[in-house]
Amino acid sequence: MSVTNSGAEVVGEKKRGRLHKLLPWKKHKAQMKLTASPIAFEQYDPQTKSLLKQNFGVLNNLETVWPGGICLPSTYRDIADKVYHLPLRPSDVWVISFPKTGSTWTQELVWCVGNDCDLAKAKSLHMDVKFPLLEHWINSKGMMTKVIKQKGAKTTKMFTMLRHNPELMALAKNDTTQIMQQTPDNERRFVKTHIFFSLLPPRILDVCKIVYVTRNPKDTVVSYYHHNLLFKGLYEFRGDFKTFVELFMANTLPWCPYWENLRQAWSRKDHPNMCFLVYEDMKQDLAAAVRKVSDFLEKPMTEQQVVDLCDHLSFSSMSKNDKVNREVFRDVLMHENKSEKKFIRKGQIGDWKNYFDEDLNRRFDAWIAANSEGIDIQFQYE
Ligand code: PPS
Repeated sequence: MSVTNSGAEVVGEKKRGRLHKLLPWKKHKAQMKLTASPIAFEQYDPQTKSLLKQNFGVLNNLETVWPGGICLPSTYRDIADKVYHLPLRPSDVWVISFPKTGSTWTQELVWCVGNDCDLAKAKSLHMDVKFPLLEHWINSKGMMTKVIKQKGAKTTKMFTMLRHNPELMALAKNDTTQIMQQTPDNERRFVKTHIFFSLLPPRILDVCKIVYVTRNPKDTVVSYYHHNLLFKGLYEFRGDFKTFVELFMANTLPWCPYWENLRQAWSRKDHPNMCFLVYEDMKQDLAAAVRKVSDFLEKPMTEQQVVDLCDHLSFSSMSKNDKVNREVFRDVLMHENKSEKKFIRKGQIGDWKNYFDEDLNRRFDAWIAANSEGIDIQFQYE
């Protein structure tokens, strides 16, 4: 096992030369300063690495990041400290979730409520611009930055796409913490993340408003499987569904473990700055979720605004909305155009039944029972 501390890795690089010249006690003091953040990285064991290699076209060097034990590409090292020490503002609004649990749906809801239901403005701004992913860098460094820097980059599809969508260029070049810090003080910042609370700024809940969303793990893993089939250049899953579920249950896939993400949020659910949503509840009564967020953000809405916003947030409307459905990335990031292969794909409760056989379902149920103790959510599965 090799565990390295991010403070030492990232901040210490420049100072390493100087350390040799310090007396022992001074050296200790300097090291204390360098290791101010508690974040540490652990390499995957060789068997897991080889299993992933067999099943993914692009590995992105996954590692486990502590505290919390989230699996992330090693590019997270570049931003781990910046995230942990991110200067917060009381007006900040975060959407936190495990991937594929309805994050984008919740983001659009939260952004619209937070912006006085200005639906015209919502439709004019790309989601990644109005509500960026905090850890976007971990993917963009490996992909967009590489493409932008390569020889003849200007003739690539990626460059053409960015030329047509110049607002996405900043995102392709910078990490989100930089972009957030450049946001004028009088502008409310909206940010999404799948990173665990234990790696976020410790005072986040005291300072910012957080909307957390979760979804039953069976539909989540099906949606995540499709996500990994859809996108090029990230992980490129090549195995079958059963193998994907095994890797999910073994907590080896990016942003896993699902339960630790949920557990950390669940333990904070009663904090006044936390609003806890469940995907299946949103499916059943979207207007109730809208009202809950409106109360939470102290943004009163008329009944007509609730109706209009629910219409804007409906599956059919969101799947046609180019600012949220990621079709802008179709030519550059997505595999061939098959009907199932869409970011906003089915949006159903119970799609898992089309994928799980009896044996897998039994094992998955056992995995749920073994991991969900203390998390008092009765998920709907159909
Ligand atoms: S991501 O990649 O983590 O940001 O994905 P995320 O947005 O969390 O989840 C994607 C799934 O949410 C579904 N979705 C919706 N369901 C119902 N109504 C609306 N409006 C809606 N918008 C997005 C989306 O279709 C993904 O689920 P699946 O099951 O794959 O269809």
